[in-house]
Amino acid sequence: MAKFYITTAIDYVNSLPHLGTAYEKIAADTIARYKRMAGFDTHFLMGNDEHSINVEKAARERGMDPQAYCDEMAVAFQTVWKRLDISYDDFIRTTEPRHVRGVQALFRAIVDAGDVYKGRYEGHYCVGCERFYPEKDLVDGKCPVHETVPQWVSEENYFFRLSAYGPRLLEHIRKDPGFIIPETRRNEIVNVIESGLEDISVSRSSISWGIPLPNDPKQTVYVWFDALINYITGVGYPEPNGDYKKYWPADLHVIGKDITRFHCVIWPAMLMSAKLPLPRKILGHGWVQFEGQKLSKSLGNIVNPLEIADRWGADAIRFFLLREVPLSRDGDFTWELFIDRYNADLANDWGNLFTRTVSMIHRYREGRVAKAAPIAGMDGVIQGALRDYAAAMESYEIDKGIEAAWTIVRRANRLVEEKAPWNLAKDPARAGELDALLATLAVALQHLALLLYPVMPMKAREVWETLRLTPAIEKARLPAAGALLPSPASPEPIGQSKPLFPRIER
Ligand code: ME8
Repeated sequence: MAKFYITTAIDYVNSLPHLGTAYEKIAADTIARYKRMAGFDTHFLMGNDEHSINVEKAARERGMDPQAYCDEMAVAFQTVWKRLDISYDDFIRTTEPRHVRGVQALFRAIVDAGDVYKGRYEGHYCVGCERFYPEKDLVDGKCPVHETVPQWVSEENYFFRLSAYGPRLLEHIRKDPGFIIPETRRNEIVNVIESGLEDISVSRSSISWGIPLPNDPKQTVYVWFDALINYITGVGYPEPNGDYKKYWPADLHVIGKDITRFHCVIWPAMLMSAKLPLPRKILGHGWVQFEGQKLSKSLGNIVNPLEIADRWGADAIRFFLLREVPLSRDGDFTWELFIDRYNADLANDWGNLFTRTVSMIHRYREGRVAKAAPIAGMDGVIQGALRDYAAAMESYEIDKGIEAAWTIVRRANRLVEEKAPWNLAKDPARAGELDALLATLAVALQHLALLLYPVMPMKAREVWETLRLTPAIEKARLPAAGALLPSPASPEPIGQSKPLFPRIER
């Protein structure tokens, strides 16, 4: 069975997840669920990035030991991810022994390759970004991302010979342009490399909250050098067999656009140095904003995804983000937009199709779905939707995948209006037509549940179970190209109709 290994960024634990960090995990989860449905042996890794100055500071501010604080945050993060139905297979924390061991092994491999040397570093360090900034990249003396004055750091530490890898990186991207998507991110990275790479400092002598260097335990590994390695320690590196052999290289790293340089320049150079295979693809997604502004604690506009999930269900926020914010662009969350989309697409379109179909099957046919030939044209609509959906999902255009599914929703709702089942039901001579219509709507709902399962797992499962479909939806697979799922005809009564998405009254 073909494998698919997908990862997200591992989050700093100095604060809880917000709508932006949740968006990334929801998108990756949808891709992972889609890949499982497409028959891949899928491995989905997430985790927490714990060795950061900010994390240590957050712990001290609470009067806590950093490790105890990280332990608490690991529970808090995973509680949020479970609540949002994120189906990760493994969750790595950078303080775990399996990670520490792997970081030291990779560091040693890079030392052995002759790519690490000792030197004095002096520069501007932004703690928010956990990176050094050259003078020319500061804006009015401040970090361009955090708009704060960076620290001046001067210390003896170890450098990684990043400058040696520019030509090989460019060659790799030239040969495989799909290595970095979308294209805008690839162009940014090519510019960065072409304008010349400098060696980077990869250890800190003044920071003790980190992984000791194997060759000089008085120093700790620079937090980014440490964090990036999670993608291989998460599958067992340095153990060469087992999951590492099975899953590495990763098929997709899903990360935000602010950290593409780390993933598309430093990470592949580290792997090249250690003579390990590079990941197949890096997707640098855009930004979720709130009412046109950056989500930020100082602006006080951090939207808690759980607040939305608790009021309207995790699927509602999953759907909104994936429908409204394509992975290749920035997008906006506003309450107005959220409520409009929810009412129009979920309550009216899909929700209404479900409740009226199920209630008609009960009203007219005692809950049984007849084995009738579907109405002409609907098979073609569903086959077209399946094809467009798979093409979109394969290129990680989830919004277009949703759009493909919606062609079924729209066609099915139109069919109800056109065929007016309330009239068919009055005329016994037209019983066959009514059977065909109800069977067609059941087929539409069945396929919709499957296609929307990666996006809205909970509601799709509810539809699937109401129709008494087997096997369980998480075990269901996409039909082969040109084919449809087996008939949903049911000699036993199906479940009762209840609103999938109750309307939100303003
Ligand atoms: O950067 N919209 O962690 P992090 C979309 N620990 N994505 C957003 C976002 C927003 N408003 N805000 C943040 C780190 N993100 C490092 C990663 S990986 C080896 C180490 C994304 O907690 C961000 O781009 O600051 C990143 O991909 C992820 O959330 C975690 O951000």
